[in-house]
Amino acid sequence: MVLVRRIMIGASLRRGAARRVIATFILCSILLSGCTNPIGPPKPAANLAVDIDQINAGEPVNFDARSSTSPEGTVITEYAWDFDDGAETTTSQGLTSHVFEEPGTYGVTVRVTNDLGGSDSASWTIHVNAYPEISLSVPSLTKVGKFVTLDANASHDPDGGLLLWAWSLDWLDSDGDGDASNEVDSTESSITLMMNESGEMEGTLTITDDMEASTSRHFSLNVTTRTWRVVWEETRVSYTWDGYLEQGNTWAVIHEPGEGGRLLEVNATLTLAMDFLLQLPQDNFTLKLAVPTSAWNEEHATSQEDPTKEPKAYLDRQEMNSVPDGERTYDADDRDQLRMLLLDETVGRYGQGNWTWQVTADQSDPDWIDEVDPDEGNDWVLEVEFVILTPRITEVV
Ligand SMILES: [Ca+2]
Ligand SMILES: [Ca+2]
Ligand SMILES: [Ca+2]
Ligand SMILES: [Ca+2]
Repeated sequence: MVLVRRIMIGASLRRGAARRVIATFILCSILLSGCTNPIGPPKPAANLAVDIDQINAGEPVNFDARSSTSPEGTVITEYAWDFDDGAETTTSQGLTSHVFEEPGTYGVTVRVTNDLGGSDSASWTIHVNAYPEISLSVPSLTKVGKFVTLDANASHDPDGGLLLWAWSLDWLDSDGDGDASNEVDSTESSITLMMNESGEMEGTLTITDDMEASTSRHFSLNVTTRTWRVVWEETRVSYTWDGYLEQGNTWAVIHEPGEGGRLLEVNATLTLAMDFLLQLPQDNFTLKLAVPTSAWNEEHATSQEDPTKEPKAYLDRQEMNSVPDGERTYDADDRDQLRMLLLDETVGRYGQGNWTWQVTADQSDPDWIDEVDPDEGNDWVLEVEFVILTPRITEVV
């Protein structure tokens, strides 16, 4: 109105320029909204800006129409918003915010109206991305030693985006840093794994689309142990050592009998050679055994059962450990684990570890008829037999 009044004053002052003023007035009306409209009230000029126009469903967008203008002397009194998703609102300030719940493309419009009833509108297009949808097939129950398939192949993006899969399996430490839950273990859409351990296994699948919108799903599967039938089988293992010892000398051997089994019996015989029938007095050797882990030490001297027989020393032990029941079933994740468990049972540990056998020539040169022993030392033979129980483990399927 101010502008119009000024133009009219100019026209009255310079009458000769009246035609030019009228032409300017018409041009102004055509080119500028805000100039006096010959048909309606003076119009504002709507202007719309947004803080983001590419969002994911459920995210807000801030709309700003405060840079809209209205001709001098008028003020914008109303901003009417149409978000194109069915929602509308009216504000007196040029700011609002709206959350788009559904994916799609929306033409958001603001219509600004001034106090004289003039109005103008501006639009902005908002793209709302759909989150990927997870379709996951995981067995809820499986068994150690079985393969399981975790299949998310049917997952999809409603608006057709390319998908990336990321599996975090809390029981697999793919990067080997000791923490099984801090890495992506697979980026395949479907994975097949051998389950090596029993328990409640948990994981998370995350699918991300080409707009970096991610959807995650937590899952778990119960892995049960395997069942095994155990039968203990008896085996006999023999060792024979021999040698020649002079008086005061000692021979020794260290070995570990019954590895992979449970020791049940041991039977050792040390036999000395006789130079003559009815040789008197006899040589005398000592047989010693030491099993430190069982704090077991024994010592036996040779003697003759009758004068015609070779001198011998015996070491004999039965029922070193308890004999397991005929057949039993056990639950365990794997065969080796169960074997170790069985062999480590306290009722079966006696005699485990190193055995030291020692033969000492205490008296290999005894006085006899001519104060001469025809053999200053003696030949000896040590025969040892073990009875060992070994677990035969078969899976009960
Ligand atoms: Ca998408
Ligand atoms: Ca790790
Ligand atoms: Ca992991
Ligand atoms: Ca001798």
